[in-house]
Amino acid sequence: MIAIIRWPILATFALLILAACTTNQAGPNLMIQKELNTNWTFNQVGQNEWLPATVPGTVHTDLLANKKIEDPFYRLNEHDLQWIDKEDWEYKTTFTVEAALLKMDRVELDFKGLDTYADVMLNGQQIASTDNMFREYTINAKKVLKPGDNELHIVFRSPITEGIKKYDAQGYVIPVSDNDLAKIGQVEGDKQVSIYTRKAGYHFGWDWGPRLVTSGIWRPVFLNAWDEAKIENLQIVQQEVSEEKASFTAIFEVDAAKKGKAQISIKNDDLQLASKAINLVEGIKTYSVDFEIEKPKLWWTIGLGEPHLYNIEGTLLADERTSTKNTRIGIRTLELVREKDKHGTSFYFKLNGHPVFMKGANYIPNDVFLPRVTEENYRTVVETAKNSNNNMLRIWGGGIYENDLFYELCDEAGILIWQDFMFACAMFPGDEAFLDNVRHEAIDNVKRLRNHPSIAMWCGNNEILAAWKGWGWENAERAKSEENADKIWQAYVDIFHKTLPDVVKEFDPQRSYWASSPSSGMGVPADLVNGDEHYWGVWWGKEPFETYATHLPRFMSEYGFQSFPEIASVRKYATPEDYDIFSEVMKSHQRSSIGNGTIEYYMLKEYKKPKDFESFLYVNHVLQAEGIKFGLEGHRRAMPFCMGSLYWQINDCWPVASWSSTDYYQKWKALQYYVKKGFSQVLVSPYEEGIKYKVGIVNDRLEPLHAELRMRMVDFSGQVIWEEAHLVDIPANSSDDYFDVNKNEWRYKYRKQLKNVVFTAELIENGQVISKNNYYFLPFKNLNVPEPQIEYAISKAEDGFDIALKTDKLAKNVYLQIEDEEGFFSDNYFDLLPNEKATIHLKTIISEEKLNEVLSIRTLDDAF
Ligand code: BMA
Repeated sequence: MIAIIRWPILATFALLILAACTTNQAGPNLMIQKELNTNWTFNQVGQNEWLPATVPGTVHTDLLANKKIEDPFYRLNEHDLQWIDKEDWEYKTTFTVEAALLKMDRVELDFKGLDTYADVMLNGQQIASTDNMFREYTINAKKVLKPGDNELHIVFRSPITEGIKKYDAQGYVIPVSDNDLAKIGQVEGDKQVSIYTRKAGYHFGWDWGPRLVTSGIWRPVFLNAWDEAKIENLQIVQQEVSEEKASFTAIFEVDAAKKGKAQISIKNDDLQLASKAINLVEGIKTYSVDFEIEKPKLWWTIGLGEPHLYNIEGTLLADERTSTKNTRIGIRTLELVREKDKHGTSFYFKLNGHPVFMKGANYIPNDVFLPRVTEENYRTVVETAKNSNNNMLRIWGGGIYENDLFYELCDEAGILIWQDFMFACAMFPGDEAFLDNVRHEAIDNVKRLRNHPSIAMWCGNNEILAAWKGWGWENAERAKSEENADKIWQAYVDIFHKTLPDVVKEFDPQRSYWASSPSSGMGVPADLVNGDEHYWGVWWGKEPFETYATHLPRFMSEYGFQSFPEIASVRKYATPEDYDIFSEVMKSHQRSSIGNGTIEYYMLKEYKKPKDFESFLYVNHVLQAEGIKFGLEGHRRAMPFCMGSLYWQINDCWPVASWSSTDYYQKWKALQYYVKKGFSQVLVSPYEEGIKYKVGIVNDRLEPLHAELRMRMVDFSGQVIWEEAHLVDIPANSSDDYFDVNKNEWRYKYRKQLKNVVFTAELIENGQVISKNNYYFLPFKNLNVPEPQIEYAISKAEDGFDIALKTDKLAKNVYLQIEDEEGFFSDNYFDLLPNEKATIHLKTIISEEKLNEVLSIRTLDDAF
């Protein structure tokens, strides 16, 4: 563990030294920056109990750290903490400012994120009043600061009280989905007030999230003092790319305190690429300079090549001092291709000239209390996506525009981001002040993020068009009042068809804007042949899992099925008396209105009733993984008609039963292992369709593939009933069937064996198995799955241990656990056939003795 994190830390450190040297060579800095994150205390307004606070932080986590409240995630505690968001809270700190600093041309306070209604006082004087957690606020403080001690005091007004005022003033009720859990929030009249506040929607509850409406200084605060001029923003616009060179324009947005002469220049690492003399004019203005990179190395997504990045430094030199901005770029072309074809209109991404099937997941914030998400947590979730062959994540619209680090990690990993603006599952107000606030929020975030090669597109909202046109909201509103319905829709048009696309057009014109997910165009509800789709027939509609492979859209941007966390995770938020899915605690850590009953409904179709709670959790994981497998493989087999498969959802924001593939503690569920296999670059996929059993092969490589396809029907004690192998030539970037047989023929021929056999397909390239997959002819409960004898041997390996396994009979969904110890298995929940060997790596720091004590190996037959 330690060895793994040391590397990047050292590397960053080396880079910092390098950057510092580079700056020094050019002259001293024009700007001095201090982070104001110490000496903070907080208090409930009206009380007089100032306690230490952490900045960045939240009221809830500060109360927790001071032992004023119990852990909000434990058992039912959330319900007792609803008073917090009805109160006002204040934060205070004192910091010292040197007299010399106050002589500089500008002195500003830079708030990277205030959540949300914040009145900011400096030395007793109000300097700002904010109302949007997604915006950055830079405030001129020079006149109010004094040499020596200064007091910064921020009062956070209750987002609920503020919301109620706006709700009452509206005059009519704007429709909001049940995700705003006003009832759990104990809000007067169950008023759903979330839409009035530009704050993460999921804080007000979601169907996988708690209702914990935080306040606080959620991102860092800086004191910036500068002379002459400061680079506010550096945008790198890619113009043209050929094998010989790539050309760019660097656009410097400069805030100048006075007019004067200056020089702007661009470097890649130590290589100066361009320089230009400019005449600064007072105020904020842009200046640009063109540059080229010779023999450019392109940026590719996972599996297609290296995600090569270039370090770019922009420098402004004035009065022999410098202001610098560092950024990184990836050289790539990326288009969202929308072309008429025989089915309708395509919806796919073309990277560096190649159509690429998007394999990935939807992503939500990693905690309801955002500031406690660590760098390590971010690294883990991006590593999980990368190691599971995801080339796209969708940052869903009910959360946040993520921290810079997240995008940096995706840039490095070769993962594209589908970026929603932060609007989900509700209609919104459309008054001028609201629209103006939204416009500023969009500008701040588009400008902050547009250099990241990972960002693939901007999307206006999540499921709002679907709600209005498809879920019956429009009809319900029209039945009440045509006039109000018109106003509600007009607000939608103003935000998603005007304000947001206008910002994208002005500040990031090379990126696509898609108004709503799912949809088939601006204001056009989703259909299967023209745009993207969220398919919830499985789960909400109780459709069988098999429909994932038949309900096929051009791009599947959401589908999912729930599971509970594993037992080691459940133990962290519940006690043994809660170990029943219908207990109060388990029902409370389940926010889908149909949740636990639906899991059971699907489970009993495939399996018998598990013998106890722990077995239920295990079977639930396998059920979720086996179910979603139909989607992962079905969508891919349908390429190029369908060009994306983003399941719902990769992570959790608290411990809960949800659609996630990793739980709140970032533990891989069975689904995550299935995703890794289902999204492998080359996939062999046995399936049934119509009157046939078939074997499909999907090749996402940009080169053709020559391999051997080996298929066998093996009984559960290892006897081969049928086998066939042939050489296959698989074109680049393709999907096709390479074997089929009449179902009835086999069902008749092997009628005596069907309960006892598994069909396996392997694809072998240069002696290596590059993909293998199993298919069973009957649901698990109708199979004669034996009780296997598993033998295992542990050996010490790098970072932990190797565990070699073999079995005498079919071992179904082998599940390795190490109680509550920390560790990561390279594979888990897999089938092991007789005569097959598997070596699983366990990454852990526990001793061999401990491992022998805690290791358990289960198989599915033992769950009933
Ligand atoms: C979609 C998402 C989320 C939700 C999920 C599960 O609606 O966009 O809003 O959590 O389905 O219901």
